[in-house]
Amino acid sequence: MRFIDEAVIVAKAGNGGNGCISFIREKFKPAGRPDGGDGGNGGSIILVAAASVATLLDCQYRHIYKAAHGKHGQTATKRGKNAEDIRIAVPLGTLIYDAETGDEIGDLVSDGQEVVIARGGRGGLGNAWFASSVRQGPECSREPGQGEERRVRLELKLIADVGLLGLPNAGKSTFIRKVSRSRAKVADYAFTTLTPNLGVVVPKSGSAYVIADVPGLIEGASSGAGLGHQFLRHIERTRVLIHLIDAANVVPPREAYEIIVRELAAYDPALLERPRVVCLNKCDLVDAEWASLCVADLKEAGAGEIFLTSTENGDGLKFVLKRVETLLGSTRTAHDRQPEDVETEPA
Ligand SMILES: Nc1nc2c(ncn2[C@@H]2O[C@H](COP(=O)(O)OP(=O)(O)OP(=O)(O)O)[C@@H](O)[C@H]2O)c(=O)[nH]1
Ligand SMILES: [Mg+2]
Repeated sequence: MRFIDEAVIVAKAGNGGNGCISFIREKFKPAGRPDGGDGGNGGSIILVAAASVATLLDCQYRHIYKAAHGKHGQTATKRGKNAEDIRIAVPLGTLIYDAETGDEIGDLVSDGQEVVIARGGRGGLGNAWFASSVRQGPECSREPGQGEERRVRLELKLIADVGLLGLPNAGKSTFIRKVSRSRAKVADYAFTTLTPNLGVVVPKSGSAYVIADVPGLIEGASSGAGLGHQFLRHIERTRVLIHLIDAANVVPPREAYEIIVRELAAYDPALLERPRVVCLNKCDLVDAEWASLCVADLKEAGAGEIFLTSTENGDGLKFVLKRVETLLGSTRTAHDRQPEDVETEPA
């Protein structure tokens, strides 16, 4: 199974229609006025962010998009018809890059937002525009514009408020199932999760937020090992991270913690600044003595406050969510301040 979160498409906009060269034929007049109409504009290719679309799958199946040319201008200054634009719906969180240069063309984050990736050519001007007092019968028109052609690479970055981090099998999918209505698959083997799952948490008070469960990270994920690398970029967009550590795994909790921290640092050191909630999970499988040893060890490694949880039976999760909600509240000001939130200086 492959997670479709990248696609390359070729967008070919339509050319403008030709401007017309024609003259009014009037009885008893040797040469009539120029009356050639303009050509219509070629169709553009436009990407539109749509909340109803979840993946870039459609763009994988169909990767050439071609818009029609504008119609030619006609006599009697009749303008040629503009060609229809082609609109391609893509999920929220789609980043658009020029496939040749790698330049970022756009970032679609809100429903209905649009980016033109290949602009249609403008219609040519008819000869009616070129008449002047000295040039009464121009035999010229303006050449129509060519439609742009561009190869673009689309990349989907999920937009979630909270990201779940951990080695494979740490209990991330069990976590998201417990706290949201997500039906992420849970199983007792590594890499059960191959594609990210999103779940909405609706707290008793305060606003709902989205959690992303991504495939487990392993040593070397930042340079492409396992499934990690492509999913670290989903994590990049979250505001708070929950790091789950399996207390009963053969990998000691401190090592499990450090592996992930190293991968975050290697991928993007700024990720280490992101507020993180560390949970020692599967505490139902270990005794209190082991749990407190692990906590001491994790603290020594710099993990800060540690929550003891069991995603299986729900123990400790409400405290984790409470902490997450507090952090989301405090990061809002830093990350997505709305213009209306900005306080103005008193006059
Ligand atoms: N006893 C116990 N088992 C748990 C707990 N959380 C998860 N499990 C079990 O651990 C296994 C892995 O859980 P998942 O939720 O699939 O783990 P994951 O982190 O999503 O794993 P990947 O998707 O492979 O990265 C499953 O068999 C779960 O039932 C827990 O708190 N206690
Ligand atoms: Mg999973």
